[in-house]
Amino acid sequence: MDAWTGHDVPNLPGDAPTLKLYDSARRSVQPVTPGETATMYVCGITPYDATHLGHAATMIAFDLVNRLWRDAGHRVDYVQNVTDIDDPLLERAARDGEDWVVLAMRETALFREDMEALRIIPPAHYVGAVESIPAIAGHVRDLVAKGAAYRLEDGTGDVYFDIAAAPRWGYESNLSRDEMTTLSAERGGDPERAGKRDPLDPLLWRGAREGEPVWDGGDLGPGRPGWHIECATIALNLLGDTIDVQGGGSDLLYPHHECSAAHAEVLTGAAPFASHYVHAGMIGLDGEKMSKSKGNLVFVSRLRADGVDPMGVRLGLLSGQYRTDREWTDEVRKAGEQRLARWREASAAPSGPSGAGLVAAVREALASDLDAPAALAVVDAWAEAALSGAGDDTTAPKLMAEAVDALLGVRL
Ligand code: 5CA
Ligand code: ZN
Repeated sequence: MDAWTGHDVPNLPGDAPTLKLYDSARRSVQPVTPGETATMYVCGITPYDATHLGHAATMIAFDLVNRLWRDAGHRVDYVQNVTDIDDPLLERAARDGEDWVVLAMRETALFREDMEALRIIPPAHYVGAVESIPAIAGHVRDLVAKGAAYRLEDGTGDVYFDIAAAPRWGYESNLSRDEMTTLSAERGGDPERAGKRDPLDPLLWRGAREGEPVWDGGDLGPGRPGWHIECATIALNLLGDTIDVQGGGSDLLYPHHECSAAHAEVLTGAAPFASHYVHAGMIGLDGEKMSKSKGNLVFVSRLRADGVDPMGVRLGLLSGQYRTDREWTDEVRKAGEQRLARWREASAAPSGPSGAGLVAAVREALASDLDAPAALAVVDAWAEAALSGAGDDTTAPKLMAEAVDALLGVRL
């Protein structure tokens, strides 16, 4: 499907430092070492409701990765999916008496608008689950042929992945079996289901059910794909057997990314599937994770309709480090808007402290596991100095605006 419209990103003078990111698998901050082309897969929305500030924060975090790679001279091959068929989408459509296809199209269209407003560089490939079904079914058949998947013998036609076939099972999330079982039950899995070889085995193909949409699965029979194989297939088909960064929110650490990696590694024999598994913290409201199922949401589109500058929203979300669980509050929003106004003022100053120094310091902060709060503090200090008449670099205000645009995605 189509992504959203991009924008020009200014080129900055000077050299970029090596990006270091926290890898959930190794549980440490490690340098990212892509080739000429850097590859990234980020788990996108399930489009049954509007984009909330949590989605926005996660997309902004990976947009920083994209920007830093570009700044370092890499070509970036970035893929993002849309889970445009899954249980929550069907449940919401049924609740509202709406066609699930129409619901998915509408919310995906709104997401695109929100991403564009927030100046997220679009992925090179924006891919829906539905359009990928023939490829997903092919991968499920391959897993069956390899003896890594099996059909339940209860007449449903449901096919499961055998986690015993994944030699590295558990390396991505580093969780105990008990923790995996709990999270599996909370996040779309079915550890209680009878007939599985292992309670943690994830669904690969759901056999046809009365009243549910179905697709031809060839030897699998009619049905629809499971969730983890969707992302494994889309990533493998567009980016190759291994990728530099697998990204998403921390709610995807287990089971989603563990299972996607296990599927991919059994299919290709190449491991690890991703050099870095990168997880953004959860944005909350009033002490709870913002989530569609809880309904405690602040929508990007609502803020836009209320006249809040999306660049202020972006600065509000960047005021916390991406891995930190944090709250969206009115204070965060106001601080973002105030900072935006101050930076705009400063970018119109006749001169300021060294522009090259500013660029280097912002790059350094962001290369250190995307320390956006440190980058914002660098720009704040430069802005206050420029506004108080300090510094005589007359090229600096323009360079400051370009650096903030290129590296932080904030257009002044
Ligand atoms: N379609 C799947 C991924 S394949 C999914 O998780 N969809 S989603 O709509 O629930 O979330 C979309 C992206 O936003 C995911 O990367 C998810 O981890 C992230 N996300 C969801 N809620 C939050 C939140 N409250 N804070 C930060 N990120 C979030
Ligand atoms: Zn995913």
